[in-house]
Amino acid sequence: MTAPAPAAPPRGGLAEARTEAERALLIEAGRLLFAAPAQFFHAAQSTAGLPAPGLPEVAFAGRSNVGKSSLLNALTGRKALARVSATPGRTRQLNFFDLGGRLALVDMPGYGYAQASKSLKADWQGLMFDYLRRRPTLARVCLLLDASLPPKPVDRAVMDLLDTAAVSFQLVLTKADRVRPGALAARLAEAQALARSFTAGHPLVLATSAEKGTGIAELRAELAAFAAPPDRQADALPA
Ligand SMILES: Nc1nc2c(ncn2[C@@H]2O[C@H](COP(=O)(O)OP(=O)(O)OP(=O)(O)O)[C@@H](O)[C@H]2O)c(=O)[nH]1
Ligand SMILES: [Mg+2]
Repeated sequence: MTAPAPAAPPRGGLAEARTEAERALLIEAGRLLFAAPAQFFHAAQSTAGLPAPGLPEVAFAGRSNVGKSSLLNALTGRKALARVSATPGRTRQLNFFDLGGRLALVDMPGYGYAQASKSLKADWQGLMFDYLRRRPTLARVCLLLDASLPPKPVDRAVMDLLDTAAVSFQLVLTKADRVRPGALAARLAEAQALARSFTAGHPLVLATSAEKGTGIAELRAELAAFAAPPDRQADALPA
């Protein structure tokens, strides 16, 4: 008798898990990937300063202060890998982090920060949009929305840009700990409808809290699908 083939997690992520066992496989793949060491390896302030494309990349985008850097820290289990601040506009460049030589995580500057000077905004936003539109190794964008606020026109504009560039994005609600369950369910439904209205929008929206850890295991599971296999580790390390 032949042994049964080892179960493989579903390729479409949690949205396509049919059984608890499939879901558990995805969660475990995410746990394993994010248990690997994470380290900063590059900062880019201009399109010319981007690192040569190497590992598959997942970028964290969203309005200023939405919680991009905090989410990255929660995912990697590190308190201060990415710099967090109560002052909007803290992240001013594209910061690249290597995760176990298998995936690059990219912390982006926020958009929609009214107080930034015009020229600074043009610099950050030009770099950000160039990167989002043209990066060959960009596997997915996590587009963050504050769970306590309705999406803004600028969020929709970024979704439009990603849709036009055919870059797959997943909406992630942040700061879920600040919202009561009823209101959170309504925001989730609203975000799901919004995601489905874009071809490039992933149908599964996750509610997360970097403070409480809500949704972090699920987001790790979603992102594990893009990581290079562990055995390619040696040749995939960034130069
Ligand atoms: N309650 C709560 N606060 C959060 C959470 N995530 C982030 N924050 C707070 O929100 C503020 C902004 O967090 P950051 O992670 O710096 O946000 P960012 O999107 O990286 O901001 P910029 O880089 O300036 O665009 C900080 O005061 C965080 O402590 C969360 O899950 N729950
Ligand atoms: Mg930040």
